[in-house]
Amino acid sequence: MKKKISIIGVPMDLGQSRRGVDMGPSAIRYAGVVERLEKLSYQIHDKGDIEIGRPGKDEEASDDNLKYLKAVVKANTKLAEAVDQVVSAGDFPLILGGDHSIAIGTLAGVSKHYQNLGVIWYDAHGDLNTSETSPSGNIHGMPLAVSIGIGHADLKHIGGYSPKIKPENIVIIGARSLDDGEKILIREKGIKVFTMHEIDRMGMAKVMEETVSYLKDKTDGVHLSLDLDGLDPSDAPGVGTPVLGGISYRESHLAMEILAEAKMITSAEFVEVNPIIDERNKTATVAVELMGSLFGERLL
Ligand code: 6HN
Ligand code: MN
Ligand code: MN
Ligand code: MN
Repeated sequence: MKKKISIIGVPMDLGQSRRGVDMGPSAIRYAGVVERLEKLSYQIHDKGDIEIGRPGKDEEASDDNLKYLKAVVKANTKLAEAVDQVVSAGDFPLILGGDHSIAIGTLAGVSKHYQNLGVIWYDAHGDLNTSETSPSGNIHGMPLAVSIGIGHADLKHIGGYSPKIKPENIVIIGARSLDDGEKILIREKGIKVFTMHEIDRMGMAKVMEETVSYLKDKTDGVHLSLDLDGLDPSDAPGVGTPVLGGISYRESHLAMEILAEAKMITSAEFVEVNPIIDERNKTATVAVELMGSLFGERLL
């Protein structure tokens, strides 16, 4: 992994319905992300936050089941440019969310630098909805679909190209709440998914080893998109769409440690931390601890 990390905060909460996830980047900074990574002898450049602004009163409602579409497009366009600059400079981009709709911008900025970007999507959800299949109209349930080239044109073409990633270069880990349309898409596109069933059955070590060997030879970079709701709500309560029966704190550390050993991750984002529903910044603290493991921290 590169020795220089650039941090970009994205105080975005318009991709979902519960206010507060816009405070995620602050919470993660207060939990000590910079200090934690500096201890691992990385050079950290905190580039601050992308400006999101507040949408007009009429922007939430949309005829096409895409809430705050314009605002989400605008923010992700800015994010894509900022991430592009970080990768061009040769630094490791570490993005702090914000809701998961920001993965659209992150991937737009990262993927143009790779022929075959891999993506590990650590999440309770598939985030593979379109405006047709979405039960909520919330764009944070759509970024993975958008990134493989399915969805509204304004979302797909952020960064000026589409698709960003190939379905066969994706691994979803921790899924336990998939909508019907998402299940169909997963089968149709042959997307690799380790649901909680596989994690329970195989154990996290095996799941991660298979993930690494699945992506290793066919990708030239791998982005980790970690939604804190992939973890069990008892370990990460501060998320807007919690789902029982999730990945444990220890399993998550093991997953990050195996990724660190594989030296495979070239960009990462940690999303969906919502301080308003959190317990004493627990979820942001867990995020920072997982980053520690991802960037090579060892117990001994
Ligand atoms: N996330 N599948 C649900 C929806 O509304 O599309 C939940 C999405 C959650 C998205 O957690 O990033
Ligand atoms: Mn807000
Ligand atoms: Mn998600
Ligand atoms: Mn999720």
